[in-house]
Amino acid sequence: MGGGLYSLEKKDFDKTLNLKAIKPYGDTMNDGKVQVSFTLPVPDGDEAVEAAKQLMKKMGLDNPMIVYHHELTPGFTFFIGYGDCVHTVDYTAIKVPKVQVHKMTMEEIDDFIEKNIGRKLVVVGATTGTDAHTVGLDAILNMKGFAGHYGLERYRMFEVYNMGSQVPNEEFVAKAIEVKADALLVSQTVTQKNIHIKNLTHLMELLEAEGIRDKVIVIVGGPRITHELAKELGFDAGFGPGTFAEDVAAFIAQEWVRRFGSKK
Ligand code: B12
Repeated sequence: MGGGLYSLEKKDFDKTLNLKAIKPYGDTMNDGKVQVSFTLPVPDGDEAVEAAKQLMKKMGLDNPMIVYHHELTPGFTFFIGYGDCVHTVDYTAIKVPKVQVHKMTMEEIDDFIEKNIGRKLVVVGATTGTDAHTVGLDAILNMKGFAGHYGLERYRMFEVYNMGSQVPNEEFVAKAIEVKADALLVSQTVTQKNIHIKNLTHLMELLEAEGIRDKVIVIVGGPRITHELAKELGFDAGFGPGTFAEDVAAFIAQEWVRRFGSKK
């Protein structure tokens, strides 16, 4: 969200807003009210509630209140609590790295590729390593797309290979070489024990070893992926929740022209 208009509206609404020290908003400015939910590995009871409240204090939540507690299964109690957050954040100092892309519709992207590249762009997508979550990748690639946004298969100027899930990095890279891919689309959902970092780093090493890193646009997406993380790992872009195919398609087309120049 941009700061400009937002801060103006808020200023009229409440003069005590300080964007250099924002706090959660409950029903009055700066009350810091938050709701948390968590499970503790103890049986339900007064001691469990007290433990939950002490933990909330340690999380920086004053006046902790447990409003719901329930033993889910013997020895594991679920809590919902309210408290007042004591911490603040300087909103004016926040800089979030974002994918640099000029937004376009499916038709505009197809026309852009036809005009500037003069051929279809070849895209290979996969959910790699042990990851079996295909829904996110399919949302971007499948003909029918996601939430009313057609996937890349629907585009006139993309040739799409969807390799599905649990694809070893070696097979993924071999396919990229076989079909002379312009872009590689990796999906990673499972982040347990940082498996996604290891897997994505391994992919980059393979691309370097095969000498094709500079020839392909490499993109990663998933619920825990940010553009910042993707760049750190050597990818060209990272896309998180709420991504639609046209965001990715526009990036691939524009990045291709940035990198290799317009052919017309
Ligand atoms: C469905 C599901 C499954 C299904 C998957 C079926 C399938 N064919 O995909 C099954 C049952 C197999 C499954 C299994 C597991 N799952 Co699961 N699963 C889910 C669930 C409920 C929904 C995920 C989903 O489909 N989201 C919808 C899509 C549209 O959203 P998305 O993936 O974020 O995609 C969007 C963006 O991220 C982005 N995007 C995604 N990929 C890409 C790729 C590119 C190139 C681009 C540009 C963009 C992009 O664009 C998409 C559209 O906007 C989530 C919980 C949840 N509610 O999110 C857990 C969840 C993802 N699963 C989880 C876990 C732990 C597992 C298991 C390990 C459980 C277990 N112990 O066995 C296994 C792992 C299996 C494996 N080897 O991978 C955890 C992951 C935690 C973590 N971060 O590590 C979650 C979050 C549940 C939880 N709260 O614990 N799961």
